[in-house]
Amino acid sequence: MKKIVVFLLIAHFGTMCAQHVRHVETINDNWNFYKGSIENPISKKRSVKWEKVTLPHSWNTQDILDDEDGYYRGDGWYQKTMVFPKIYENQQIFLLFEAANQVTTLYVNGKEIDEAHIGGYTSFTRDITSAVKEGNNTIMIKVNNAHNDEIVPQAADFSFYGGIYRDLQLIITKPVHFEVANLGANAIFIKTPKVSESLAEVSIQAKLKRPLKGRFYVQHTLLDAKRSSVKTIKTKTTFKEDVFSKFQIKSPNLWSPENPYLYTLVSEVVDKNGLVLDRVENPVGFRWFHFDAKKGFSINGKQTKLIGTNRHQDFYGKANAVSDEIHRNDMKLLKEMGINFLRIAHYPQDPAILEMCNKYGFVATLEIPFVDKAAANEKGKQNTVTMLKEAIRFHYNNPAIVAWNLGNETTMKAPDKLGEKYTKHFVETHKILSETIKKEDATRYSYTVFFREPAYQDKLGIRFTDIVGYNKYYGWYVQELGDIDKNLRSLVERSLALDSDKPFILSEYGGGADPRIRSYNPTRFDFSVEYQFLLHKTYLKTILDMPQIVGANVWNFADFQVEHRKDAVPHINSKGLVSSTRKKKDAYYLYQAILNKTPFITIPSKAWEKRAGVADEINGKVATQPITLVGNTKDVEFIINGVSLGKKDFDFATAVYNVPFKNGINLIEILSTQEGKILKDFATIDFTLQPKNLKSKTNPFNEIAINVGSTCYFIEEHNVSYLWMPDQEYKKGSFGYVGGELLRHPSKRRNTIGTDVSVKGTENDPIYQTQRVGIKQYKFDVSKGTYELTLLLAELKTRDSNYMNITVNEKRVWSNINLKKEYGADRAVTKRFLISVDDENGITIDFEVLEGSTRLSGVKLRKVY
Ligand code: GCB
Ligand code: CA
Repeated sequence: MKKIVVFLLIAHFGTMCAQHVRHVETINDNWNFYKGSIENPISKKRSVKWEKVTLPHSWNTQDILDDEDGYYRGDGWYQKTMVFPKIYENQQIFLLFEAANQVTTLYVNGKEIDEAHIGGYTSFTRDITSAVKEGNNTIMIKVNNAHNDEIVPQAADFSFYGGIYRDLQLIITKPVHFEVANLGANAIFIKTPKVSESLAEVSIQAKLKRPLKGRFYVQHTLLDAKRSSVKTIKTKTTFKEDVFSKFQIKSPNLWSPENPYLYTLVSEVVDKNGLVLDRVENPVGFRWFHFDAKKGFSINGKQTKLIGTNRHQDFYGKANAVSDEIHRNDMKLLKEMGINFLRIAHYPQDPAILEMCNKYGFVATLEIPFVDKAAANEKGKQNTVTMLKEAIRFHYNNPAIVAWNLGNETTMKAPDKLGEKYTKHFVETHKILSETIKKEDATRYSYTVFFREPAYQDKLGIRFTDIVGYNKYYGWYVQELGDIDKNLRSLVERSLALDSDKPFILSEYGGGADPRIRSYNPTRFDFSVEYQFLLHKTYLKTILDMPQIVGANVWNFADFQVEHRKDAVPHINSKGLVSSTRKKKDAYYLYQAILNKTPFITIPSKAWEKRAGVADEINGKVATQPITLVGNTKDVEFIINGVSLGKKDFDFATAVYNVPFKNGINLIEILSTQEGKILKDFATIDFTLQPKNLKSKTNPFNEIAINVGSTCYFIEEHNVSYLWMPDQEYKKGSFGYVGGELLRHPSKRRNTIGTDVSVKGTENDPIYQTQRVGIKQYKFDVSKGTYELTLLLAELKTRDSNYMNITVNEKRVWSNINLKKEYGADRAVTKRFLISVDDENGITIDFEVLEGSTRLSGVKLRKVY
């Protein structure tokens, strides 16, 4: 009987809410879009060629990826006719933009609503009540993503995609309602000034719009995770003032990374008869936390090492117009990887991200896009402050957030080189932003992320915030793997020497990996998946060992698109642990093994399905190559093609086996037993065994492709995983180069293999980016027959003029080649020749220099007859 009564009460509560609370719906569909300027948005005479689009939408999905420099940065117009649903008498109508990049002007029936909104990453609302009429209404929205001296970011390593790239919502309320169209688009501010295991205090500020007449109350109900009411408090409202309420609860369930327990605060406006007029919900998490420069971070009294990643809102081919499903899937992948810390970089992100931080227990920092450089003028400063306020107010109630970050690498454009006026403004901006954080939210830490020497920031006087973060790319942009530990230790020491009480976060570290590039001799900046794996392993060891690194964020969770980048995959920053379409790279699994406590083993390189290698011996039947396993169990057993290679203990979650691959399909099975449970993983590898002696009778030569000038394998993504092997020096009986040297990155600091050019006319940039310069010969000791020989050439970033002749077996096949003159600079050139070998001397390709130097990027040889 009792149960039924409760049920009826709930049912009644539910219908009351449905009838009387605010109406919210997305209005993403069926927009007309025009990329370009429209002179007079009100004019009826306009003949605009509209295109139909659905939000989230960006107009830069394609032009950031093509071979042409630059992308469209200007006006884009959205237009739609709307009949607003009639829901209440005297209804108030609002549009909530979760974000549009970066200046947004809204017109309703030709009337401009408020001022344009400035900033591409914060949410905002507009009250359109007075502009709306019965029947059809024309909504026009102008969005502009052109560079603007008054708006940050001024520069950054990401693309400034234009468009309404998040959800657009229609909100309808009654005349009495919680504020909607205020700065930050939020009316409820929940604080938990005291939290312990036995008690939690809640204090709430509610912002209300109410008519002059009538008596109204704000009623807050705290629901536990099962939606049972824990506490209700009702406070009478007054005119013009915010409504403050306070209550306590006993024995709160605490929120933590291990147990992200969430309550819900239901806030309602009720009239004197108890009728609910408006209602909003917010998450509540009870936790107390503390950053200590020496001991690290603690939450609810428990010392907790914060480890996770950074994240951009970006997906291949979609620009930043990313669905909530993609956002949530990213967060799920991060949860499975085992993180407890997320740096939401470099700007506020979709509400879906914050929702999942709260639910998954990710301790989070959130920042504004003050990146690289200040908007160095009064307007620019004000805009930056407003942006910060909007961000803090909108995201205020997310228990996951522990710190607000005012900027990233703001000294990228060195202030001391931009003049005194700039520097003054720049320092002031830092100061006012850190003050704003404290004014807006005293319950959280203030935070700034730097990249230069601590002393540099100190000298400028911008180490204002409670916490400092450093982005450091030791082992990538500078220095070698072996120096990472030493470098990190001394960096932390230098930061703490300046301010011994400022906690240090390693806010970025990482290295690029193109999933198409693999290597058994990984080196810095080769973009191999293997180098990235080693780099992260090296960092993790030090990070876990140093309590003074209170938190660390990998740069980045996923590869993201940067229009101007010219790495192995042009336009992509490939430092992700997953690709730009979310395929896991090997390093992802290393984190999973170390961070996620669920027993786990895997073959991280199992996605590399097509492999090749030269047989160990003449007429040999196998080629031995290493495979790294990861896992968090004690040990693992490796079986290939039914034969066990024995057990090995995991050392720092990794175990390496030397694996004999036979020609054709190889089956790999690994197993481990943990607490009586058997864990397994499998891989199927299609292996091409190249003969050690190209004239082998038992394993006749068929075809080989060599990535000349590289120590890496390369797998063509859009060409049936066609595999290129690393280059080798010529050995009698085999193949290889004679003479020349590796093309190296022209910058002395890097001196890495290959060069950073977006090569025109190919998707396989890494083959062309790596070359042998000054090469004399390339040789294949093959037997008699007819062969198809393919040469891959490109002239990249060269200043001098280069002429060469190419001769095959003493027959000139290509004369007086000047690639730049004939094909243009930075262009891929591929030529195929048919060669008959009529004696036992195989194939010798001679490169004869006429002027400058010779060069070769790749070579392919295939036996036809
Ligand atoms: C950084 C920046 C980030 C870049 C990254 C990189 O320090 O904060 O925006 O993308 O380096 O990959 O170079
Ligand atoms: Ca090459």
